[in-house]
Amino acid sequence: MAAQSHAARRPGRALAALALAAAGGLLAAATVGSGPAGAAGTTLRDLAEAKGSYFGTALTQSNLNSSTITAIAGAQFDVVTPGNEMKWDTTEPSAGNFNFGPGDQIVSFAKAHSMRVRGHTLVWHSQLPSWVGNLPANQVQAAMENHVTTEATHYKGQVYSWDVVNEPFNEDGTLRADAFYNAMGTGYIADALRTAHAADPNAKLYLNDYNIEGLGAKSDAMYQLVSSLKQQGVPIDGVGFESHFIVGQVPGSLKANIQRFTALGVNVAITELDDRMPVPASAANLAQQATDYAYVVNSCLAVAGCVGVSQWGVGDPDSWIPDFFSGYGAATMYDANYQPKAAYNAVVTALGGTGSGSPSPSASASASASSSPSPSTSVPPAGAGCKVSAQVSAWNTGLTENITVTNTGASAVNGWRLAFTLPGGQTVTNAWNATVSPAGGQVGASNLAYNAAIPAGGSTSFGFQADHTGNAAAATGFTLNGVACSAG
Ligand code: 9MR
Repeated sequence: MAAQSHAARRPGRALAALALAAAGGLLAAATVGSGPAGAAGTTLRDLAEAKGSYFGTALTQSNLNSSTITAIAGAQFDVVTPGNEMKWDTTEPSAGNFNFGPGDQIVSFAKAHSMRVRGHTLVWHSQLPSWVGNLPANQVQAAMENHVTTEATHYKGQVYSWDVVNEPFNEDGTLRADAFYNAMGTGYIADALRTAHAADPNAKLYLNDYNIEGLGAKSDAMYQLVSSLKQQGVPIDGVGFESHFIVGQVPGSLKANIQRFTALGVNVAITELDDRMPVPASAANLAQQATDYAYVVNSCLAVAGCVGVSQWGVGDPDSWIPDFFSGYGAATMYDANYQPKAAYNAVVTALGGTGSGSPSPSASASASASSSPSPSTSVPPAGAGCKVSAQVSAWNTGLTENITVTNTGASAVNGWRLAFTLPGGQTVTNAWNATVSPAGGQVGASNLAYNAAIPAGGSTSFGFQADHTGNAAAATGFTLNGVACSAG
């Protein structure tokens, strides 16, 4: 990680301690700041800072009303990303009318607790008020530049970094045809970066996206873009890997991918880490989550230029996951009662502290690296859904299984991974129309280049051949990009 120690910036720690004391019984239960998960001097922020790094979280305005959340946030984390409060729909809901009140509240909290702020986000296709999309094409550039200038100027000197452009890519690595691209073409990204730099020359300027954490078409596209921006002298300081992972599926190429970006002369930040699983959470998945979290932290620590890790929300009750991925949750380091989970202990250990009951970081990293295929999943919109039919033809020691998955959601899926469970004793020997890995147990089938897209209402089919030892039943528990599928 880059040598960016902020251990000296500590005036707010007394306030954090006061908040902890004020929160009383709830916090005693949460064992924050004391007890096995957070003995004095072993908070995530202390440990990260000792390594020249940081550990951040997202906070929303409503989170600030919870003494439990604010106490954990102030004690454990040293960077804050506003969950929604600096997005265009909040900050400029109608043309030229700016509202920085909610964002200012997050900044005040951060200042009071000696936390830095990752500004999020200036230009994004989502949470964009309709007036922008309704502008004639020849007025979009002026609107974008005015928005970027006004917001970055308002927060000048108060944010450490900006996610200047958020989620610009489609899964296949083409640029998303949003209002900005449609009006200005590829150049909107350089224009947004230059405009932000002019408004706040000291803020670190990032491009942020999901499904770019491992090597693949989408991260290749981000790599080419950053390389070209650097060659043109466009101000860009970093790339944010959102890192919304599915348990057991953290890409094994994460570290190599961080390395190739930092070799371009930009920083990398893990900006929105979470690791979802079916709920109620199984003990095995919680243990795998600890492995995954340690693997991510170790991957960042291993590369100079990976500046730090932020989790998306403080605890499971604050996470966006259950609202977006039906049947999934338990995605953060704190459980429903704000008790630190095994993932918390694993991160403490990875950061050089003393966790309790966590796997060793080296064992974690190698296990995950060797067993985690690089997913090509996309984050589906709310309302995503699917159904699956599976037909097995079996003989005494083998079978073929043909699977058809239908996208029952309202939007097209671009890049898919169908996860499922194979009955015990079944071992995949070959597959068609998909890559199937690993060969048994919890399996994922990922699209090939030609069948990445499934339109709304559309279907795609693939299949595999497997050996079996007596149980030739069909696979079960299908999820498409993390969304549970019905049969049919
Ligand atoms: O956490 C945010 C959630 O409250 C919003 O409903 C959602 C709407 O898009 O955005 C969430 O944050 C997103 C972030 O800004 C960008 N990356 C994906 C995050 C999760 O959706």
